[in-house]
Amino acid sequence: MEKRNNTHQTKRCTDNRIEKNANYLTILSFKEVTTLFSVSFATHNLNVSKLNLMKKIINKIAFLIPFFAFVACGTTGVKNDAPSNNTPTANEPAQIQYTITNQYPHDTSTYTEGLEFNNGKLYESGGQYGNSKLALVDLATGKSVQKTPLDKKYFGEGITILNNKIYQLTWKEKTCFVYDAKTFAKLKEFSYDGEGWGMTNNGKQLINSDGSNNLYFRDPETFKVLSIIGVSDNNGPVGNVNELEYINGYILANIWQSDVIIKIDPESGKVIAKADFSGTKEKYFPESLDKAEVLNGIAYDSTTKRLFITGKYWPKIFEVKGLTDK
Ligand SMILES: [Ca+2]
Repeated sequence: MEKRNNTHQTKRCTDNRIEKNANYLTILSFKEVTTLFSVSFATHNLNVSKLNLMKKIINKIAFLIPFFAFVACGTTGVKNDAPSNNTPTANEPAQIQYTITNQYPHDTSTYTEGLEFNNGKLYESGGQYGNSKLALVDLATGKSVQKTPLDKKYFGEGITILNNKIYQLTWKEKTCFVYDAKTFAKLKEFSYDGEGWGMTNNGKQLINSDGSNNLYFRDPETFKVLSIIGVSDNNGPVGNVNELEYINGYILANIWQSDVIIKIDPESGKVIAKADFSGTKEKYFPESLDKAEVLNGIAYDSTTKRLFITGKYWPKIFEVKGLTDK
């Protein structure tokens, strides 16, 4: 099962609304427009026919106002939560030259949705209904040394660890689970609007994606949204932002259905660089191409300063150099 999102559908609906409003505007006839201007400049020269025409024009304008308000609020697909900006960057992001320096086994039954190191230990969140889990993984063997399954009604998504708590998003279930990082005991749940995709943190705030180009910065105590940034590059907004990793003042992100990892400035949302991992699957595990899905999973071990990547149902986790430089 592949996850879907309605970002493109939302955009198409918005485009239709704009087109409808544009058509309606053209219904204002030349006579109506000239009346509007003449009345504005000569209010003493009103007669009954002009007054009736004015009423008609005012009704049309009043009809259009809610439409424009809806369009203005609806373009992000997130209710009234407009990101700080969506403007294209002036320059194309730089291409990152990286090197794969090591490879480790990865559990091919894990549909990787979240990957994170904490205190030198590797944690992973797996998705799919009936197969979702939170796991502590032994990097050397790829095996889970501690895990907790999710109820079959939940599709596990991004994870992050802050202040000895593990936060785990769910795809469409609007539930974020909070666990004790050591025991995996469930401490509490938060609910939220929209979908849950990737998650990371900057040491103070949780940061999550939802399949659009938005990144949501949240209070770890309340899960309330504190700010939103829109991720964009020289071509405009970059949608389908998925798994995240905050490292040394920037964010690395997977893009769903893509072999590219982007480097984002968390202040502006601008994509400053990209690393293209096309061909990695073909080169390192050609025998598993039928099962292995998209690149998803980025984890930085700050204790050893090493970066790891993997994908959904991939048989390998790769150690990569070149993406963590400032
Ligand atoms: Ca991560």
